[in-house]
Amino acid sequence: MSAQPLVGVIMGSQSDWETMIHACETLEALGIPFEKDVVSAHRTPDKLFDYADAAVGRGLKVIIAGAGGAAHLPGMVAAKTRLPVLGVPVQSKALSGMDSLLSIVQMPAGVPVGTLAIGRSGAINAALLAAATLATHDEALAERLDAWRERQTQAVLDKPEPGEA
Ligand code: RP5
Repeated sequence: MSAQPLVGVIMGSQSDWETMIHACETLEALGIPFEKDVVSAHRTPDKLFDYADAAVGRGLKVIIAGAGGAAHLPGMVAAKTRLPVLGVPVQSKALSGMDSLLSIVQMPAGVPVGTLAIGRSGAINAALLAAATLATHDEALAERLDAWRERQTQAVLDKPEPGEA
């Protein structure tokens, strides 16, 4: 997308892409301009600080941050920017994402991270929450979000028989 990105999708590792692609696909489906980048809290801490410091000035409105294991990325980004930060716990191999979830969700009072579900559901819902936030000031996006939700509802109603492909 060439328009000014409104959502920054960042992830701690290339290995998080198979989860975070679902956030990007959802933003794309809703016509929301976004950017994506690998920013590691542990391996590239200076890049993380630079990214968070510049986010408001570059016109971003929401940041979606996915990370796994000792998942400090969402919390550290939230510590450095006033933008809303949505955290996606990536499903880790060792602990199935419980480590990621607990690392992200228990922020101390004063530095919030909106924590989503582990894995694909969390990535999709982070994008939908970003969309809902932006839609409060964007009528055209609000209509696209309503239409997306309506298509989802209709898809379920169209196949009421369990097991139907
Ligand atoms: C975290 O460590 C990343 O978010 C990733 O989920 C996890 C493992 O990273 P890799 O070792 O696969 O690069 O920082």
